[in-house]
Amino acid sequence: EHVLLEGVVPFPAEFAERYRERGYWKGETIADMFFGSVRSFADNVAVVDGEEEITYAKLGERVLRLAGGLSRLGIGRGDRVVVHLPNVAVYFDVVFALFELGAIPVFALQAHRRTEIEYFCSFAQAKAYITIDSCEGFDHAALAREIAACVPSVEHALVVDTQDDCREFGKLYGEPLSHQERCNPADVAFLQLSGGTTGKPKLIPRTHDDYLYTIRESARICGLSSESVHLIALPIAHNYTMSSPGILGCVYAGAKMVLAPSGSPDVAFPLISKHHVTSSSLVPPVALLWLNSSVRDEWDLSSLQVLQVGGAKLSQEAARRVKPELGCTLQQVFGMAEGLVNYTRLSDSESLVVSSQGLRISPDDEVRVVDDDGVDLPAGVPGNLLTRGPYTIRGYYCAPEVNERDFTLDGFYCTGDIVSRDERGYLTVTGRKKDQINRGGEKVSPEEIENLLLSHEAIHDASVVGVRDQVLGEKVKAFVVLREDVDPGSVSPFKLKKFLRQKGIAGFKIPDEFEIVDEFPETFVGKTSKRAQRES
Ligand code: J2J
Repeated sequence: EHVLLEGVVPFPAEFAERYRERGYWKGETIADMFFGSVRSFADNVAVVDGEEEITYAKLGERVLRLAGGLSRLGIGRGDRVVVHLPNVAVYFDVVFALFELGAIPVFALQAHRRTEIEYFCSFAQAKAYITIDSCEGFDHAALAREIAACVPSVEHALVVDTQDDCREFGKLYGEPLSHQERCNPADVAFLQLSGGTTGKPKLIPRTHDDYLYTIRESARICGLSSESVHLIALPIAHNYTMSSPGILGCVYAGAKMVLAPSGSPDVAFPLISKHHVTSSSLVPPVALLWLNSSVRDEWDLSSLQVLQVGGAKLSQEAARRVKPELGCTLQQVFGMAEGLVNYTRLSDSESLVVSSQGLRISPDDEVRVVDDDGVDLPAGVPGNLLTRGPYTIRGYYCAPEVNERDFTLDGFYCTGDIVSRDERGYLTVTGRKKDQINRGGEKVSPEEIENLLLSHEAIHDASVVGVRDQVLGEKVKAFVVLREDVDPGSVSPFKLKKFLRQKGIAGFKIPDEFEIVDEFPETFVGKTSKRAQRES
């Protein structure tokens, strides 16, 4: 029986019917897709993590054994589980075991810290939290103990131990389950995080049916096959890394995935040359690092065929350099965790590829470009991008007020992006309307950081904006007004950063710059002028 998670806005029946009729929604679960590949590509290597190479057959076995262990803990269909892991092989075991059980992973980024994790666990009423013992000097195990103690719904805080001898997590791998259909393809498969414009991040419910459609099409549009070797260099749980074409695209195609702990050239180049990597997906600042690296000529990168770049706007100057300097085809990706993904196609002319962020995946992606009154604009004129289609959500999870603002009455998602469209439907991103900072692909909600700063006893008012940065595109800057009785000498950027770090938030959200001011510039209606602050 099909029961949607409460708090989810379903696709209207007539749309669901159309998407099924046209073959977009095939009535398959992500676990079905995964075990299909385990059968078809059994002896192919699925994952390379350091010295470890795991075949599809082996991965399938690990997943079923872990699913058995998680099931014995009482984790099953519809249970939310916050997954907080870096780029490691065990991520695949965990995520596909949860899919097998019909449980609903909530994808945190490794960079997230206590405030965010506690929020995801309590907002999603998670039954379990799964993390690693430590990573990049951060004690995740200690966080797991805190989460278990402070979020009542969390019955299990599970820690993947990489150092311990007792290997508690390893004991969860027991008798394998057999793969069965344990949930409905129309069910919510997972909750992904939104980039965020509000005080708290929003959660995005995606169904098996809608996500698998993007996976199959993305794998095809990106040219993946069982011969492909894809380098996973971005944070593994991000929607881009999951699906464009991402981990799931690779699994669908039977490709080999090489895990990199980061995208920096000293890590990525040796892996490309050792494993004959054929493609990778990057954000613009990492692509720039690759282009400008002084060690580029020391490594054989000749196996590289395609490089996806997306998550933030790639400058035309950088785009033009990819083919001549890295010897591979650039594929621009303009996507969002809410749904709509655009790609330039591999057969597109070089001039189109460097100047555009691509064309929608589906002929049934309805893309509108409208002025501020909602009137459709002709080709070539920039405006607000609205979209609706076979894999774009109709609402955030349990967020009726936000949904009223971010979705039109007839179900279009207001992306907050300003784009122009050419006659063929290719989009160029020219700006942004939403109050969000795009720090080299990592999204920061100003309101979230302002609220945290306002909880500081010396701060009277705070305004957070994105300011231009050569490498990141934008970086985070906080303007603060101190309380009257505070000695300005007692507050420094260093102390404010430390304060935010102690609050427990992802490092990429901590402002790169602070400026203490007497007052904020105002617009003519008396609101803080963020535009003036961005340009100051
Ligand atoms: C300009 N802005 C872009 C681009 C995303 C594939 C690729 C990216 C994401 C992603 C994703 C951009 N040029 N090429 O989920 O599957 C900005 C837009 C957009 C927002 C979405 C995928 N590519 N953006 O970045 O949910 O502002 O998804 O609305 O993190 O990133 O952010 P996010």
